[in-house]
Amino acid sequence: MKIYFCGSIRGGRDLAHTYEHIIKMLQGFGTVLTEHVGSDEVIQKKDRVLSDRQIHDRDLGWIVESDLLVAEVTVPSLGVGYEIGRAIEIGKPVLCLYDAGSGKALSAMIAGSDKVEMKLYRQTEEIEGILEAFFKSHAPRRTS
Ligand code: 6IA
Repeated sequence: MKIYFCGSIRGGRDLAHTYEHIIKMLQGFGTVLTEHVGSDEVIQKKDRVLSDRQIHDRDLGWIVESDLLVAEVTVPSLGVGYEIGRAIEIGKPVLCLYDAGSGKALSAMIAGSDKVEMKLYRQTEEIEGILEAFFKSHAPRRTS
């Protein structure tokens, strides 16, 4: 199971710790191709050496390769919105997680899409159950 996780980078790193937490949970379900999204250190050190074109092409390749995409959409990010759109286009299952208590507005293009599974949470503890249900419906071959 290859998982593409999306979280804001240039859109703002307010929820970087939440991304890190979600990535750890996702690693219990499969391989997270975008582990770096949870780490400011890795983003700054490793990805600085890549051009924007290289980042774009590498990430799109990973979306194609992935079995499904999980996006934390609370912090608005052009990149995350773009990745969701591209994943929908090629038929990947998409789960969007949104912190309903954040006070941030969610784009109608995500909230109004019937091609994404939109889940609201208020405590990070709620996310594990949301992921369990999502993977149960999209990865029926998982045995543990
Ligand atoms: O527009 P944003 O930067 O917020 O877009 C974030 C999303 O785009 C994430 O879900 C990533 O998958 C992808 N992305 C954007 N920038 C990068 C990146 N390096 N490395 C990997 N994935 C990225 C940027 C490094 C730079 C800040 C020094």
